[in-house]
Amino acid sequence: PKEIFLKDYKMPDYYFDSVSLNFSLGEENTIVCSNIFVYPRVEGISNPLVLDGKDLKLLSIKVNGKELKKEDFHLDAQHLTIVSPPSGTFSLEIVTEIYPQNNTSLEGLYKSSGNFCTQCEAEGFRKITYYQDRPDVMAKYSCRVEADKSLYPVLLSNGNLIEEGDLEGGRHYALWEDPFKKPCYLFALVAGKLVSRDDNFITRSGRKVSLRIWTPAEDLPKTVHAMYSLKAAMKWDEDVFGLEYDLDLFNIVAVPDFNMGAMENKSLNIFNSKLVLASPETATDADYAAILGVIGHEYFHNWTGNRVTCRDWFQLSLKEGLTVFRDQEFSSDMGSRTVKRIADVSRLRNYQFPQDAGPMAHPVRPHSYIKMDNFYTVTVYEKGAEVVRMYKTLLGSEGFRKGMDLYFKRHDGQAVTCEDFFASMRDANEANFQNFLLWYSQAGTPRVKVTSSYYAETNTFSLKFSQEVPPTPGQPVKEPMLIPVAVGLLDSKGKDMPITSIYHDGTLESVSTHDRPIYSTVLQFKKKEEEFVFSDIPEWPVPSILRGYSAPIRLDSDLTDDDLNFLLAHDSDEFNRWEAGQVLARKLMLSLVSDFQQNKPLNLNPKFVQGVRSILGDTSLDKEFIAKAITLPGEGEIMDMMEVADPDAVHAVRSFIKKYLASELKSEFLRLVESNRSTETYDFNHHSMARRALKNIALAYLVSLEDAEITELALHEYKSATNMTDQFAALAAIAQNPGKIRDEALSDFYTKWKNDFLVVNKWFALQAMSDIPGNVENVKSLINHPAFDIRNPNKVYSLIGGFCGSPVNLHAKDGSGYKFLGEIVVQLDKINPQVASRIVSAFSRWRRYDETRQSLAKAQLEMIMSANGLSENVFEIASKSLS
Ligand code: BAL
Ligand code: ZN
Repeated sequence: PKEIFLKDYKMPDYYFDSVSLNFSLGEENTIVCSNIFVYPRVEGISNPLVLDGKDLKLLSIKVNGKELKKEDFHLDAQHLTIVSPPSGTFSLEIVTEIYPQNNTSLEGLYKSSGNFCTQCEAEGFRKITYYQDRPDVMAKYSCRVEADKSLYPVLLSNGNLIEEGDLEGGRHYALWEDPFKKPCYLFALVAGKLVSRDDNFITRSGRKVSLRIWTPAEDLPKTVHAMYSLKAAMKWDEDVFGLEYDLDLFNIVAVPDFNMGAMENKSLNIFNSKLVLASPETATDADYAAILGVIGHEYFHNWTGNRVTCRDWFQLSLKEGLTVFRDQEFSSDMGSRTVKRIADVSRLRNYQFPQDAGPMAHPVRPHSYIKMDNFYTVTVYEKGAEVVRMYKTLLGSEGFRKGMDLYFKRHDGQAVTCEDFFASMRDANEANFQNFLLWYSQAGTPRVKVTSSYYAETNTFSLKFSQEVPPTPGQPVKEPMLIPVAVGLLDSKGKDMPITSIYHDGTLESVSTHDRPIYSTVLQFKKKEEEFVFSDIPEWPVPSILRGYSAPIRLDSDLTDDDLNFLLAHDSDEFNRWEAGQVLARKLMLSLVSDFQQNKPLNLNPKFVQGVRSILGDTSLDKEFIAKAITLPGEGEIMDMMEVADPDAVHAVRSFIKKYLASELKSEFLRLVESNRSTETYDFNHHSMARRALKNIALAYLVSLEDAEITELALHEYKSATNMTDQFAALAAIAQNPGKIRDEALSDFYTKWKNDFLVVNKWFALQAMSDIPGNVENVKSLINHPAFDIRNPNKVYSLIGGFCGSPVNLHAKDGSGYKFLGEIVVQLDKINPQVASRIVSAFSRWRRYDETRQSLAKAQLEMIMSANGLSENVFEIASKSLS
């Protein structure tokens, strides 16, 4: 397999002005005719024109209306090369035959539940026709789709419907035209038996936009929340960024077979059903929140991704980091900002930090790839969003908006780079962003150490910072980066002190005056070591550092446990209140893990129990905040902090703490269950979701007591639940403890929901993630369950992905988890390489474990590498994991 490098980027020799596509869809084959108007980048050249193509049967090729002779073009498995094109502009007509009904990779044109649909990002368009499949080739498209009318009554593509009509033989056609230039990855086509929920949105300039969400007829009632989310997103983008939708029609189609979550094709977003369909009976609060976020995300791409797109795939974070940041802000504004921030930071820590510390570590803008599909990662998306957030932290809301406005003014209609975004932010604000671009090019999570000192004689307080960006594959040495550190100082009563002036590099920076005090400031830390001295500080403060998690770093501070408890009780920055509790919990868990490994008895510090008790009883706190604050750091997060990861010890310790807290705080937890039950009607609002979150975490703690009375309670919650959030949480609680009651509840749930494939996926995931010892056997038998289908990505992510989310079983010391996974990867790879490579990633950090586990996992990776016909996708992950 060939590695592609950013440094080798070259502009294309030819551009495409317009593309007209004609699809004749059939059961045996589909014929695609493409007419392209080509022009050279530089007048007079006649370099070969190289088109990408995969799994295509070429039927004919014409240049300026004349069929090309054999010697005029060259064909291989990946390309069609026109050896000597005419100089100047010319037309190119290519006819290909494809077989969507056999396409299990779910990229290009394929069938899902009998309907045709497409997925072209990143490089799926080349499976439809020969083309320059790269984002810097932007053209205007028209698309005529023709198909059997009774099987495919709905025919959709990008842009506006220009014409439609009936044809002979029971067929019909529709002609679509997209007035905006776009790269081919944003092309989409859908044909099928679908119905739509229709609504409209009046833009702020008074234009009426028709909104349609398409699903099979039986799913239509479940699109109310998706439509609400779309309209909320359209309004929010106008209010916050001044961005208005630019066409008169916006379509969303939900399909059950989809590799990703959703796709932002111009005016025809295609979604994985699980991110569209919801009803209170079948979807949880988490599903509702995910739908809101992803509908928003794809809609926001219309400007950040579609109107301004990426020059090449290395720049993916230009659109994804920015759009994730935008969807995070949208969800924050629609719910609780603190809770959303906590959820996003937890995700970063649990998934991105491990990636940044493993063999697949790559910068937000990768330097190279074998398969681009492998770089739709938490680093490009979530760390990329943190990079965008840092601009806002450094510039403030107004400065950030100025930067965004300039970005669109300069680059609307263009394919650009991360430097272009950076330059817009810098130029709009005349900012000095020294060292900031390194966030795009250096992999690894920076480790920042901070020590504090107080000088009573001068009333000054000092914070000394040092930073280290760890070595990562291919990047042994790193430079210091610009790290925005938001800081506040708490006095002995827990109130924020005014911050007036800071000495930095020997110079005095006035931050505020006494008549306009500020209580939080952003330090720009950009050298290996730096000291910031705060003056006019009358007493030794407790510093609240990295407020709101102002940079994606690991912070080690000299705060004592007393300081942390003080911050937990008083910090005005709610994120840092939560964070103080997490730091305490991480320290505690690591010390108990060490006790466990030395066979010492486990004892929980009474102060910790007291801290949890006081949070549970604090009625001034938001209930979802309480739920987050009493959630212990994940097992992965703790293993990530160990020299040698020990899944058994971490699991034992986490279970011990849960049980201990449940026993000490049983009456508090029972009270929370009793007092936070749902009403009959389901509301998607923060208040109701917070009640459910708190009730359900209380129940999860209680069942760890393995007590008959509590099991009764959980069964009662399960049976009396009026929505899926409560029903599923109760089932999950019951399923924590093996036995007859568990088996019966799982069987009851399946019987209830067997006709709803999205609910059945939850049922698969719940069992797959179970930490019951030897659960691999249960997962193996579920593979043969009639509801499982290895060709459907959602089912694979639920069952196999779910299994990877249970460290004790995945890393079982007898190697059973690894063996199971290895065999599945080989089987999956033949069906769908993108899905297989996501699953094989579970092996990538095998070196973090003890020698026995290392050799067992390595053997499976080697077995995978030796499989016949291995895809480039899996090859890239497996080989990098082994190297
Ligand atoms: N562009 C791929 C799906 C998404 O991130 O929106
Ligand atoms: Zn996206």
